[in-house]
Amino acid sequence: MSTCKKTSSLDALIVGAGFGGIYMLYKLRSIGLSAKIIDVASGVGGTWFWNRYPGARCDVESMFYSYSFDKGLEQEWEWTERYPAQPEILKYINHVADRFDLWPDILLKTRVISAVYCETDATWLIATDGDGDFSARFCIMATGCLSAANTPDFAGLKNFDGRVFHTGKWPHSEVDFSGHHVGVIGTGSSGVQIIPEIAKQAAHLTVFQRTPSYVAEAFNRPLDEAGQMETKANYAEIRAAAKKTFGGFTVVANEQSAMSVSEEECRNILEEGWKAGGNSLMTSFIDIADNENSNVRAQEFVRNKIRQAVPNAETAEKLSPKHLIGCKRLCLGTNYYETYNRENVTLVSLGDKGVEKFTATGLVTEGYEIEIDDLVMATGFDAMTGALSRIPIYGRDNISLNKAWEAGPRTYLGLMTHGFPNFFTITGPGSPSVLSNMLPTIEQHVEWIAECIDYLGKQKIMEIEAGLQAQDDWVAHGNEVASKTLRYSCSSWYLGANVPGKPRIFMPYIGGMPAYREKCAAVVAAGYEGFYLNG
Ligand code: NA7
Repeated sequence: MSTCKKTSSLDALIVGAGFGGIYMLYKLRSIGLSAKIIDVASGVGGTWFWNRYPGARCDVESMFYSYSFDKGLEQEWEWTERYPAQPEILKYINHVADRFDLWPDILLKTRVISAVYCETDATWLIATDGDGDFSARFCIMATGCLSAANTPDFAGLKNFDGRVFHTGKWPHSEVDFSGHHVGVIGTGSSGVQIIPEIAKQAAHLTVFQRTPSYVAEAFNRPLDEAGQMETKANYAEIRAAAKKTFGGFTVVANEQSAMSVSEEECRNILEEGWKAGGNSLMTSFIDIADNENSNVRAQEFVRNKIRQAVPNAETAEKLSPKHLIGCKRLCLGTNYYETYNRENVTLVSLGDKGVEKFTATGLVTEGYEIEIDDLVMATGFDAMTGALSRIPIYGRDNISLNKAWEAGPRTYLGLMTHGFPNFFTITGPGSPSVLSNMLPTIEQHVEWIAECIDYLGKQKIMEIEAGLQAQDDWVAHGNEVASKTLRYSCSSWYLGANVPGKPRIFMPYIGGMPAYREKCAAVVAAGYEGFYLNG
């Protein structure tokens, strides 16, 4: 562990060059502070830098998966599709870095190998595998919620002779599957996007499915200029209205309960939601995510869609989820179910034993070996805490963050953790983060942190730290709100259930963005209520 030696000194060191880190740097520079971003990647974009697999696309509409902090940027950028494809998102974030001249303060291809709090001078010491280490008054983790790939420890995988890919760490050069027998493990959002693309190219594709997903048709389409201009003319109003919704999305939910209408009317309204595309299905009624009976109606609606799309009854049955809809994140697809009608695609349901083992030529499940040339793991992420737990982070009294979060992450507002002064997490566990539209949510966190740092400077306060009681209360409140929702009942990555051994705690705050924003503002108005301000 480092000692308190002086190194290159900054006001703030930001870890991660995704949307959070880029805006944080801009914001801190705009209030006259010195800051730097460090990222191990060779480019900016965070999760969008790594998730470059064929078909990778955001499930939030492009016009609103964009920054709002600069009107010029907002008006000049032109999106080409309703849901942005990964290359376009990357182009956008690079444009932002160019436009605001951020590159001089972005250090790429550099890994943070430790972050240690030096109590004697209230400074963070950040060691890297690059040329220099840094000291900074504030350490800001913009490491993302879905950035640490979950790579299951499959027995015998090292014996497999074929190529192995993970959707979350996709190669930069084009991967050609022509003539190959490909196996995909995982049918969450990434699997749902890559499966139709590989099917178009490979000689044969076998999909290994543990749990089927509910997949709503995205109805992606090119954006026409007139529609885009209209949105731009009304950006401020639309974004302000979105802030009043639970997740900060632009679609306002129908106020009716799915149980307040006849079955036929319910189907008709769900059909309208389906045709509107994407997540609109879930906002067809106010209570699909909260009322079990309403949820069942929506489930059955999607299972019918699957039966219509896939004439083979056995395959349709295997593709039909039985769990609550919306409990895991709803996937958006394009011709996903129809892909299973292709002659070169086979769906294999993994039994209780899952993938039993790999051999040199394939994998064994249910006692049978299935030969493949290439394996694609679409197995998701060690979500919300994975990127943080991989870095040795030591706070006050040399307590590590992993130790402090041994029984699951504990934060105050998802922004700070007791024992880790001057250490912020952008969209950390305990904040709405992944349950909301990440862009406005990131902006809210960045602005809160920048205002806080500015305040500390003006008041000549050396340290801010989450108070223990306030943190305990916030964690208890988060658990209480979560336990009342249907989402709590599923084995999802929200609960850490996808990573063996990870403590089960509902990590994002599920009280909704409006209540969360209000709480954050009230804490500031009360002089950073619940935080310790020292020195
Ligand atoms: P997800 O949604 O976590 O999906 C991962 C998939 O991989 C899912 O179908 C898992 O099945 C499956 N999986 C994970 N581990 C295994 C093992 N050991 N054996 C077999 N199958 C396994 O990740 P994505 O990358 O698709 O999407 C993550 C988020 O990115 C998404 O929610 C959007 O917000 C964007 P399971 O369901 O756990 O049975």
